[in-house]
Amino acid sequence: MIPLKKLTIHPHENLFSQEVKPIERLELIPQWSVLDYSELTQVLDWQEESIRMFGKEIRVPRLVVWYGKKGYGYSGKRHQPMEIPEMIQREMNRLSAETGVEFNGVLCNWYRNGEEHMGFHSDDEPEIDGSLIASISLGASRRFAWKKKDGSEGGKVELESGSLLLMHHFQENWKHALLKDPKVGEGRINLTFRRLF
Ligand SMILES: O=C(O)CCC(=O)C(=O)O
Repeated sequence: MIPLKKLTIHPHENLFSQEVKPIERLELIPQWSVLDYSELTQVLDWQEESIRMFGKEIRVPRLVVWYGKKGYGYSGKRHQPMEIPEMIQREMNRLSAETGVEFNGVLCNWYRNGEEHMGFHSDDEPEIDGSLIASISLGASRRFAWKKKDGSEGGKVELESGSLLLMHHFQENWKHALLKDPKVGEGRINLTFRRLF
């Protein structure tokens, strides 16, 4: 694990260095987004969701909504295509212009407090382009963690409001999570932009 206190984050700093293949990397860009957390809590069409695990319906510990020209499926759930709200589309256009990737969908997660979280997973469905997934954080700072699929190494970083985390070729060999932190009382929204084939 990389201890948090040793991790100094500069714009475009590569959180990984030598040990991994050079193309597999996380890039963290502070203060990239100017979207407003409170506005998004009100204007997006937030949904409660549950997934079936071990024969039981389990409530997903966050609110979610998918916006995109194509439908998207994960954890056995299929999300229908939904028109992208204008303020999100503008953000997506800026992201596409800056990264050169034509994003066409965004999964939005609203963690209303520190109890809400997302467990370790990879966004490695065959329908998405794993070469770049771009993730914007708004609201409370929360800890993002990653680990190799074989469990051999990993790390953590605090994602602050407005930051942009770029996951480059990251889904094949690594898992990531948004950790629970019961001390956090405020909410956080995460917008994860994807390109579906
Ligand atoms: O909230 C986050 O930063 C992580 C979101 C995530 O892992 C996902 O949407 O797949």
